[in-house]
Amino acid sequence: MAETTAYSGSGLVLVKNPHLDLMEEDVLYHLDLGTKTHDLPAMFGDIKCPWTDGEEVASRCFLWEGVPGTATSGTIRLTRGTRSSSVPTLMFCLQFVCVGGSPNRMRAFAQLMQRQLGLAGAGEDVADMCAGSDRYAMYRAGPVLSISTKKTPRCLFPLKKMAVGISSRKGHSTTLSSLQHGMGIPSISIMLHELIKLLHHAKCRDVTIIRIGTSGGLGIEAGSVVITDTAVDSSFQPRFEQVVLDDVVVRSTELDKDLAEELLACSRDIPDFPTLIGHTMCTYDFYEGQGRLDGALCSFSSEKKLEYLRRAYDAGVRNIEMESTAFAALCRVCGLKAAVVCVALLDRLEGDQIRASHEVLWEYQQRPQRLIAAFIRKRLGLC
Ligand code: R2B
Ligand code: URA
Repeated sequence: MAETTAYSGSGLVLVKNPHLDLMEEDVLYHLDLGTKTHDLPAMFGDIKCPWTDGEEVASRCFLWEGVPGTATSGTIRLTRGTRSSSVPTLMFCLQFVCVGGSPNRMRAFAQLMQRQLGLAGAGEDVADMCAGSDRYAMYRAGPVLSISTKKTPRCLFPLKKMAVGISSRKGHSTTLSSLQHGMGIPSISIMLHELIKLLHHAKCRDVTIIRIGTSGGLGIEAGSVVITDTAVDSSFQPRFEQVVLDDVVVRSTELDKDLAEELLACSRDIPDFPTLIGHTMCTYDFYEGQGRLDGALCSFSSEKKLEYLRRAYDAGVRNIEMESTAFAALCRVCGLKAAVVCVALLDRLEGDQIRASHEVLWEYQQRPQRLIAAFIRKRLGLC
């Protein structure tokens, strides 16, 4: 069964579920948030951010055009101007949601954005907006939300909270938002359902959502960053098949081409690593599913593997990961402009094992973050 998809003209996030309107309360179980327990428009709508003196970005002051504190919805216009003591805060609506698989990476991204936007608290730890959930973590830095799944065991949280002074989940951070989604389609899919409902309940508009992550490259140098134009399945088709009851619903996995081009244009200002646009193949497994010879099971020859990977390359695939088709399909149906930006940790035509040192891998993982930070700064008129 095929399903039609379309972008929303209003900029609002579309939830295509008539049952939601009939529900008295919506509990976003895995995020540990809810419509009755939390003021979602206040947490995820416009927020005021104190800003610090003396930092390079902060010193390029932005003024909130209008009277601070009176605008409750819609987009804000930030313009370069002269610092004025009558405007002690910046107003930010949530414009960018960044999701990734690793908790450390997404927290680091939130901290990077805090520094790059010159927000107060830069350099300090960022508060987890889903502190009560042991599944996902979420951080906000002004207009940016950063999200991921959680690795830290629940029992460590009270200690960690005490150590870094993380605020209660009932409050909200005035810093960055970022979300981590774990590994594979089921994990990102749960997170996206709840995130999309959250953006809907919070009445967010014109949100751009970006998955930043890692991947195996195909015929490209390790460390290259791939901006996905289309996510494809293991048969190189631009589709995501979702089983719904006993039916299979097929959804398109095309991503926003203009956004991909805008990201590529930003990459030209970062000459220290190669960035390219290509198809991304999404699989259900890291080993057999990605044609690796080094899993616990393998039933094919090295020749068969290379023949498959070369066919993928000829079909336009430049990297392989495990979430992009579900991400592209869900965002598209719900009217979110979406992008996938992943660094290649190795070239799969040359091997299967990831042998680079921790230092090299850490630096590689910063590359998508640096690109997205440059993109956000550009969109905000900061550079
Ligand atoms: C990239 O890296 C992970 C597997 O190592 C997976 O989440 C992905 O998409
Ligand atoms: N992530 C993947 O899914 N595959 C790789 O080869 C590397 C990272």
